[in-house]
Amino acid sequence: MNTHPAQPTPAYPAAPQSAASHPALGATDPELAALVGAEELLQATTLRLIPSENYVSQAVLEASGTVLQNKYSEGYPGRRYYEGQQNIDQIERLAISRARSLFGVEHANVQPYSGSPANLAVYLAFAEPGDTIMGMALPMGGHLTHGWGVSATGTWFRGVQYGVRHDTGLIDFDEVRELAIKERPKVIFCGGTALPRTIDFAAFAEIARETGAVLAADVAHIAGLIAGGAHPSPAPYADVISTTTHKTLRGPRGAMLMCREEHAKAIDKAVFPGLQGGPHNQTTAAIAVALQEAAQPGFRDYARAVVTNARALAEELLARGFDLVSGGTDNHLILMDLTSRKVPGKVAAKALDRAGIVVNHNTVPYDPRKPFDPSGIRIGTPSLTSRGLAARHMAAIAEWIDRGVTAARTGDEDALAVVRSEVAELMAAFPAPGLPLP
Ligand code: DSN
Repeated sequence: MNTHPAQPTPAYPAAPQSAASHPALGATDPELAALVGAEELLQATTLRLIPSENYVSQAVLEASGTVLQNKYSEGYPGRRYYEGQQNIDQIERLAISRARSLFGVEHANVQPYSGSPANLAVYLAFAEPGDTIMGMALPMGGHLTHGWGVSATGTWFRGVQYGVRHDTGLIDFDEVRELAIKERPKVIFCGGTALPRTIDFAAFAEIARETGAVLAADVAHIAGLIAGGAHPSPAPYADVISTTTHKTLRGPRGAMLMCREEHAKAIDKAVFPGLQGGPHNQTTAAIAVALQEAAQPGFRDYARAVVTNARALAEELLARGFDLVSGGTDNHLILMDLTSRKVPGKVAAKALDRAGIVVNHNTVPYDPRKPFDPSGIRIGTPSLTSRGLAARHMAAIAEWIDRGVTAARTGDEDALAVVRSEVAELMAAFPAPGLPLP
């Protein structure tokens, strides 16, 4: 039961450096520049544990802030509805060829505006309104667009949903197979937003083959781990791979769809003209840069370190008596069930925010509480690893989380303030990519 009074959102001082780092913005719109500066400071001084977030490089930031912003380019390279595409065509071809080579796929479409439109394009390519589609239930760790009721994908299509086992927190493939045989979905989605364990793409592919479904692997969360060799690739198994580009892949906010040549036409047609107009060329360029960065040997080290850090953090949390869904993690993400700590996820998340630790409240499988006030919090290591934090730092982070969650229960604001200053001290020693130095 939450007996704690609502707390104000933490106030962070405006960053004086914002005008210097964004001089034109500072001159034209000081109010907006101050807000950007405040966000820079927030991202610099806090421990960002939201597993779907990251820090992009200065090069990615620069590419996404270029004059490519000024163009319309409906169509695809060599087949546009606008002239003046001499450079845009080359940029999009570069992004496509880098995606194909990094993920080992025959075809890539780099135009989807983000993950949800990318997933909608998959349905448009392979299903008709009213058809049955199947995905993991949102409260079990899936995504809204995997057929959940409040999403268009769960109202325009008949969404049937699988989950994880109550006792293990793991996907039960016998259950998935039985459901697929009974419901005969046109499309099966695997992947999700709160899955701490390795996705068995081969097992999903076998079920999809047996039931005549198209297998769509939504790897948005783990794309960077796949690119860096720290998670198995769906490329040999899935008919189509959907991913955002801004999570572990460390690119701009955007998305890609990848598939074998046989599905290329259907996918391209679904993205444009099926769902979208002109691609966001500045994003395409920044995706190309991120893909080039992800192809460097150092990115493999990054991907491995993300997983090593998450495992180390999970061990430290378990040692402090926390309940972790599925008992730990294989990837970048940890789902914590706070029921036994007697503090709701949202209360804990808000308290941790006041302590400079940014997480999100999250449902846990079979959560008796409501999605907007659930039992868990979701954390992850992509951002802290981008700042260079290593396994040796995870004990301190687990201890801060422990102290923060305890303070959330007892209402001890002084304890949160102490954690906040300790966090800020560590963060100051590990500057974030892409942020102006204080
Ligand atoms: N909102 C994303 C996440 O946080 O996982 C999924 O779309």
